[in-house]
Amino acid sequence: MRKTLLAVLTVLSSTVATQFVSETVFRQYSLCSTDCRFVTRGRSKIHCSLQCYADSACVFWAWDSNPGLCRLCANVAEENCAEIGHAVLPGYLRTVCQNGGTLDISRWRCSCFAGFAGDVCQRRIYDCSEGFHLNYPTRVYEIQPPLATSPFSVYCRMTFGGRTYIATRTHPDLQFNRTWEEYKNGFGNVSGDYWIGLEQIYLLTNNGLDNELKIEIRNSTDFHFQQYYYYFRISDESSYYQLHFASTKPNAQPGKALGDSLSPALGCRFSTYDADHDGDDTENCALRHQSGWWFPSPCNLTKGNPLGRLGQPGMWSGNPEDAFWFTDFGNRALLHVHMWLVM
Ligand SMILES: [Ca+2]
Repeated sequence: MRKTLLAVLTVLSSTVATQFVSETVFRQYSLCSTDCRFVTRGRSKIHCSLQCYADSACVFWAWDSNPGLCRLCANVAEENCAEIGHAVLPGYLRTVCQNGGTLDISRWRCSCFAGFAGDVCQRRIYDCSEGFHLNYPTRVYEIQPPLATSPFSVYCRMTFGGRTYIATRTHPDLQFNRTWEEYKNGFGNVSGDYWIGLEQIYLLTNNGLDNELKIEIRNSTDFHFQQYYYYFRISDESSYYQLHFASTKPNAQPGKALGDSLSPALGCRFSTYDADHDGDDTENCALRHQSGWWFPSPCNLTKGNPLGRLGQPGMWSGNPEDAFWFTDFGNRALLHVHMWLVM
């Protein structure tokens, strides 16, 4: 099989035509194709184009990625489509893989690099979970969820389905008592401690998938406790990034269950000291707790605030500005906090 394909490629590389047909043009011309006398299951766009090339009766191919149909067409209906014909194929194959991707003929697809993804490596990975499934290593990536108009940076830990970190807190130095604008856009350094930004969380979680939010809290450098939230997403800024999730459960391993302190905040809007959306008319909960968060009303219902001031190993100070997580973590101080998404 490989030898045959290499022979095909050799022929292709000697062909003069190098016209590159972009995705848009491809779709436009595929509408012109008629007499598609043959419909078959394809494995990829590249596979489809090679099948057409190998078939002397085929002058045009059309690839529908969902459900993976390859149409091999013997004719082109209108005059303005006739110029395409067979000539698109060599050019398409030569330039098909973008952004440093290489054509992997043995698997009929492009191998992408450096955080790119898609049929022809034409886009950034949507999130770290996609990068995990493409076998990318742990590091900072530029990602671009489908809703985002431009990429943004995030730390990806490529274990357990790929972790898209939205908050990393390992040191009390990074101040979390910030303005609405700072919480909206993010702050800190994605190589270390940071908050990714509410807008970024909105873009990441409104993807129609069951996004899992995982919250991990450490009381010492040795032990960590985790709680998971399913179908997690937040609304957009016009709803003040309202909090949604469908269910929750703790880490099932002995000694690793954190407990659920977030359910009282379900449906609540995000607040900061300069933007009070907590629903408690008597005070600003973000001011009391000296951080942004989804605070319920009244403020006293708040069972956890992992964005408060970090403490030392040991007991919680009792000061409302210090981070806490009462259910079931209790009166322990928070030393480290990590929050990440798994798509
Ligand atoms: Ca208030």
